[in-house]
Amino acid sequence: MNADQVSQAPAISPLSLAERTGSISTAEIISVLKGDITGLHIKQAFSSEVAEEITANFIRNPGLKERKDGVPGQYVGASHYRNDAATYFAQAEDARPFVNALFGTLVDPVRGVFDALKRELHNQGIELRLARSEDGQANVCRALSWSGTGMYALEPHDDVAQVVSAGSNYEIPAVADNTVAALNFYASMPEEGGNVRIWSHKPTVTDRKSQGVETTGYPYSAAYLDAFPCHDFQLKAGDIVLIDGGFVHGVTRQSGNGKRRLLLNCFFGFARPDLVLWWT
Ligand SMILES: O=C(O)CCC(=O)C(=O)O
Ligand SMILES: [Fe+2]
Repeated sequence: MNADQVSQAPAISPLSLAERTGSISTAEIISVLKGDITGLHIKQAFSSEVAEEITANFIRNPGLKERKDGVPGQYVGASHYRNDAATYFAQAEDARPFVNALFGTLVDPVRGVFDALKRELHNQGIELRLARSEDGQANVCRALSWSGTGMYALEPHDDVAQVVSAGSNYEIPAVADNTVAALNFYASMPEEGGNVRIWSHKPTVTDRKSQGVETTGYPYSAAYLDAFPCHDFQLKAGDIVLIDGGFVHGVTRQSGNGKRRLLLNCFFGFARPDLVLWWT
């Protein structure tokens, strides 16, 4: 048998998980960026007052929209997913006042993390900034509320395929060679479900091609994922989760009466040894 005939079974990649209560630190964030931690769950990381303010301002936000890109959900802000750079940056500029309005007069906790990380990386000779183009620049976060009705509120996916295939005029494809970190702040959670499930699998380009998700990373089938162990993060409003978005992850079905699941989300990673980019 020659090398071409050796079948490449999708690999199990071990998860390195951490969980604690309190405030997120720049050292922890950098551990995820460097690939030392795959998933970090910080409980009670921001106040319920801020969480409730964000939730109220999402529901009544004049910039609230229904997603029309095949991923069921509502959002405030902009997503680079399946958008060329001109469209994404124009949408980010248009949405900025609505994203800012999510916080009312309270201090934006995502910007707090951005500013702290920027300071720490600067001390290490590394620049952190928002991704940009001639059409504008990314926002610090977007707000998302999933409405999938099957087994998952958000189907299993990876966040890297969309970065690899973002296309010309984007700065972010270079980040796909390194860890694409996904940072989530949970503003509201249903009584039951809505867990983040992460599988012990970091798909390669070949794996994505075999599943027909080469450019989207979405969705991976339950049958494909059966071969891999997984872990559920059980979340409450006020929690933060930071993961290596290259690992397949999804959101379990939500139930309970009434409370919607709402998060603030953003992505970041090294584009060069001296530059970390941040986008949504
Ligand atoms: O809703 C979540 O907890 C995860 C969101 C996510 O994976 C994404 O926006 O790519
Ligand atoms: Fe994701």
